[in-house]
Amino acid sequence: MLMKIILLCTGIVFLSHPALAAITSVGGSAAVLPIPPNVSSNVFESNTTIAVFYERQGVLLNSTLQVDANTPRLYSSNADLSAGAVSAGTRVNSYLVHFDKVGSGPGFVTLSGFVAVDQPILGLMVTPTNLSASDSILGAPGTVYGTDANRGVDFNTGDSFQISSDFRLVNFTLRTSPDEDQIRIVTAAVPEPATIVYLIIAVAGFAGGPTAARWQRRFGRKHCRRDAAARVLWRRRS
Ligand SMILES: [Ca+2]
Ligand SMILES: [Ca+2]
Repeated sequence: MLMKIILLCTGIVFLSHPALAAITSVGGSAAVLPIPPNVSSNVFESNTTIAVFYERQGVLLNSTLQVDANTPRLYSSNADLSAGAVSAGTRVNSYLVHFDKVGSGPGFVTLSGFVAVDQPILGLMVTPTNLSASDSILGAPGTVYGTDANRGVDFNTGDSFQISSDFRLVNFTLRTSPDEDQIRIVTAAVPEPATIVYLIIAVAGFAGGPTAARWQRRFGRKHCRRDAAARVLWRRRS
């Protein structure tokens, strides 16, 4: 029983770590990159890579956020967009898909790719209005975001994207010239690890799980220590 609880706690803490539990894979021309200091138009450019950036993780929303797409389907025209919202009180993770061709001259560059995430997608921002409205809440601290009127997805230039039926993957084809294409992906976030561990301890206690005294008798005092915060969490020293 003790080992089951330790494994359960360890597994949940592992999955809760932002660096380990977020984007599970990317493909096509998409690549996860460190977010640069500036993602406004004609600054962070590539003709071969669609950048995917981590933005803020585990944000508890103080107000409702508007999104442009939250239904699993193909979006290829403005008529496909459906106004939706992520409610205040929701804890979310945010990622930014960014594609800006080199230079600002004429001619299009078209790339496709996908991003898979480990938590359910709650919605996408693809219009300049909703992207800009969420920059200060979900954007990476210290990064400058553009305010140009074409920073989102432009269906009239041939952009399209799709949310998978399991809400874990977005694929996209982006065709850009001269402005950047951006998609903000908002997913659910798991609670903070400490919250989960304490919750499990509380549940185990209510369910008659092993008490600290029992664990100490089983493994001996020298192999156990008291966690000052949880007060009932004991674990073996490595
Ligand atoms: Ca450019
Ligand atoms: Ca475009």
